[in-house]
Order: sequence, then structure tokens, then C-alpha cells
Amino acid sequence: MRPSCVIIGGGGHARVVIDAMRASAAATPQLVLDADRARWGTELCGVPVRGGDERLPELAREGITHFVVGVGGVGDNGPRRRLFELALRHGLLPLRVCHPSAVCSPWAAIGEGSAVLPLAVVNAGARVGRNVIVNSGAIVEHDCVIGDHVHVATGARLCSTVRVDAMAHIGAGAVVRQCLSIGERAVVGAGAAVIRDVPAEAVVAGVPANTLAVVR
Ligand code: JB3
Repeated sequence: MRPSCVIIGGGGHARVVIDAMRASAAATPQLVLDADRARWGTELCGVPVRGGDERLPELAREGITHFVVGVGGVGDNGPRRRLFELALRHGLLPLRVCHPSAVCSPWAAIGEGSAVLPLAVVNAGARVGRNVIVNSGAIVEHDCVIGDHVHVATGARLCSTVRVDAMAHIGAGAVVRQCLSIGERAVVGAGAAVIRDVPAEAVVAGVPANTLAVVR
């Protein structure tokens, strides 16, 4: 039997995750929790929105075993990390979701709670952490190492052996050249071409990418 899953957050990203969950038969999306009371009692892609995160403690008793973080976000992965840790504390298990159109090498490792979305590629030897989003059409080439809670946004390309540390954000359509490192919580702007290492907490953008700020 498929596990029953709660989706935490009920916006645009959650809808993409629900589609991937159904298409891959990874789990049954049973309910959505959302911070916005206006969404309670509505449906998201046919899944009922049944309240906010205060309902998490009851879910195990209702037979819900798994969760995914449905909140996406661009730039700041802090909320996604907080929700991941909250759901773990309530005894739920993180669900890994790989859309059937994504190409995930059997020689790649993809962490719990991570989502590999339509047409994404994760090639051999890559190691993807927990609660990572490899968004639609993104490419994680061979031997890349991606930390927990990272978001590789739509169509971004990490050439081989790139290291991306926890919580970093790689913007939509950005390209990161082979063998580079992107530090913890760094943000790479959409469309950037990264040709040198990016330190932790730096914000870079442009072609080639330059540092706009270092947030400490
Ligand atoms: O770039 C792409 C393809 N998608 C973006 C995605 C990765 O991130 C998208 O364009 C957005 O930038 C963003 O999508 P997301 O996170 O779904 O954003 P939004 O449509 O604003 O929905 C967020 C939902 O999460 C809202 O309904 C919020 O009320 C809810 N939310 C926020 N904080 C929360 C919390 N829900 C719960 N349960 N708990 C929270 O703490």
C-alpha cells in the first residue's frame, strides 16, 4: 500500500509536488496544511486543505506516515528547513518524490524529503541531500554534491563535480561551471554564469557572475 502523505504549504510549488507524487505513485497525497486560514476548507489539486501546522501532532494517529515540504521560495530556504525539522519532530517521515519524466541515475543518491521535478536530470555519482528541490528541467551533473535544503531552480545547470552547500539557492537558468563550490546559504541569481567559487552567504548575479553582497 502507498504511504499517506501530508503536504506542508499549499501554494504553487505544492501543486507541482502533488502532481509528481501522483505520477510516480510515491504516496497518496492525503491532506495539505497551510498557514493561510483563507485556504482552509478549500482543495489543492483535489487534496483537502485541512488547517495549519498545529495539526501536525494529530496526523500520526490518523495514519499519516510521511510528509513533504510544499513551500518553495526563492532565495531564502530557511522556512523550508524549519518546516522539515518541525515535521520530523512530530514523528513523520520525509518522502522522496521523483517525477517519472526526470532522469535519476541508479548511481546517484537522493536524500529523504527531496523532490526531483519534471524533466530534471541527476546523473551518476551525484549526491543530493535532504529536503532539496531539483526543480523542473534542472540538471545536476555527475559527481555533484548538494547539501540539505538547497533549491536548484527551474532549468539551472550544475556542471560536473560542483559542490553546493546547505541552504544555498541556484536561480532559474543559472549555469555553474565544473568543479566549483557554492557556499552555505549563498544565492546565485537567475541566469547567472558562475565561473569561480561563491563564498558562504554571498549573493552573485550576472554573466559572468559577480558578487552583489555578502549577508552575514
Ligand atoms: O520557481 C518556481 C517554479 N516555483 C516557485 C517555488 C519554488 O517557490 C514559485 O514561483 C514561488 O516562488 C514559490 O512557490 P510557493 O512556495 O508555493 O509560493 P506560494 O505560491 O506563495 O505558496 C506558499 C504557500 O505556503 C502559501 O499558501 C503560504 O500560506 C504557505 N506557507 C507559508 N509558510 C506555509 C508556511 N504553510 C505552512 N503549512 N506552514 C508555514 O510555515
